[in-house]
Amino acid sequence: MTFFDKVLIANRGEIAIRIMRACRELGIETVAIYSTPDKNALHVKYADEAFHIGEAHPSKSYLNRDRIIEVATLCEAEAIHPGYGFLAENYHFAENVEQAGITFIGPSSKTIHMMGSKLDSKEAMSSAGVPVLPWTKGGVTSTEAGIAFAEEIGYPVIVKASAGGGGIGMQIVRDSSGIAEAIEKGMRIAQSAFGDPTIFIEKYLDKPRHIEVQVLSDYDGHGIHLYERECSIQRRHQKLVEEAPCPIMTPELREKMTDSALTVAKVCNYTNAGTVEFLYSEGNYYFMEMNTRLQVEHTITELVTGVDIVRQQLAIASGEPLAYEQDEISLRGHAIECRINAEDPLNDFAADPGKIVRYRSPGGPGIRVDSGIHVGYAIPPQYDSMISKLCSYGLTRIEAIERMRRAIYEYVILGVKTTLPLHHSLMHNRQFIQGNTHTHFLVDQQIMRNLQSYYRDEESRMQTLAASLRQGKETAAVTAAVNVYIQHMNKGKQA
Ligand code: MV4
Repeated sequence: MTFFDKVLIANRGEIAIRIMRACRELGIETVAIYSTPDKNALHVKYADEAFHIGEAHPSKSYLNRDRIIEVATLCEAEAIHPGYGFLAENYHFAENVEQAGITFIGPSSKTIHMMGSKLDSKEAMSSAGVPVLPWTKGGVTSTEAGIAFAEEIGYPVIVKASAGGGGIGMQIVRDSSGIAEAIEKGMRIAQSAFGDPTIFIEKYLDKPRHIEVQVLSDYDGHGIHLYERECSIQRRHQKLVEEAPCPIMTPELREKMTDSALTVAKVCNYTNAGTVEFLYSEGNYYFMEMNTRLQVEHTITELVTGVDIVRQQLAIASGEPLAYEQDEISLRGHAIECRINAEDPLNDFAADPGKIVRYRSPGGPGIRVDSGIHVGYAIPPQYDSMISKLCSYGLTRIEAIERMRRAIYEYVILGVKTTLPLHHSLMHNRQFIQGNTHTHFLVDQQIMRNLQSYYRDEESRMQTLAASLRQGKETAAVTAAVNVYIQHMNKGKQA
């Protein structure tokens, strides 16, 4: 394979390390960039070379397009991998990179641009026969036209910003009394958040599932899918738990959905790894948008297909034809991802940045941890609060759940509050165990109301561990840490 000699990773944290791991396996040299507070971050230590690019604020560092391209040119990197977030879906950046004679590891700036407009992409996919929900073609330019459309398709409807995505500016309208206000407010929000007031109105689905299909396409126009992920468990558009495959998938639905995903990729001339997002409700599915980047949850697809998605991204970007035909890709088993955030769910998920005092990651059968933290590391308050992705794999869904429970039990993170106890409660929720998830799951299942006891247990677990460590029993291995903790817990129970 003709790979790159050197790649710059324009990102930080776990995803920067994930990308560097693929590079290391392939003998590709890696270049890290970092902001001032990330001086001691793991991604900096892992890379072959590292360049300070600016101060903490993302606009000065991880969003500083000119500076990043300058560094890539200086160190003669042939390609830039943007990871997710930051510049990953910024078509200006992709264009700047292309113009500098450097390969952007992702789709073309044109494709990113097209998929950035929810209206244009919807129009194109609808024309190509991909199912979409009824919507106002061409956008809503007047309140009167918007009202007329809403009356025509019937309530409830949802007002969305064309340049949006991720839920910003979305408003649900249940009857005619709120529609005029929602249209006007929608335009104002779209203008201020995206600099583009274009909005559209769509039929609203009440409690849909979020199902997405992973695709890979090469420069020859050959595309394959890597099956689907179910990502319904989220809070305010931040995903918390994802799984692959979707627990309610049928062969018929899968065939139609993956076909649609490949059509979407074809219609927008897609290259590299991407994800086609659908909403599913009562047997029907509808195209929402395409994420033109490597996603956080790509890991679970890797676990159930065995395909190394980042390795394929590097191969595709360097001009290789796809390494697999569709019939070589099969699903085996079940994988779950829990996003571990440095947040306090009992305090409205407020970020809880701070120093990691003790850290032991779980291991053993069917466990994969992707994290960017270590003992002594101070989580900077300026960036995303996700500090680790805990993934489990099993031949069956219940085995994956049981392994996840066991891994959560083994996981020790001292110094910051985390979402681990929330995941503990989710992995014991009856509806989750049965696979009955949807986008309003957390609220409907009143997960937050029953959370306190999980956090109280975690508090005592952590105190026990901290006390044992203060006595000088410094643990040197996972087993040692876990054994100390189990002994103390058992003593507590007998007393
Ligand atoms: C919707 C919807 C219901 N009906 N559109 C939110 C983010 C964006 N990608 C699409 N979103 C939604 N669009 C219609 N017509 C419900 C959501 C939605 C949602 C979607 C996926 C995952 C979580 C969600 C949480 C709330 C609402």
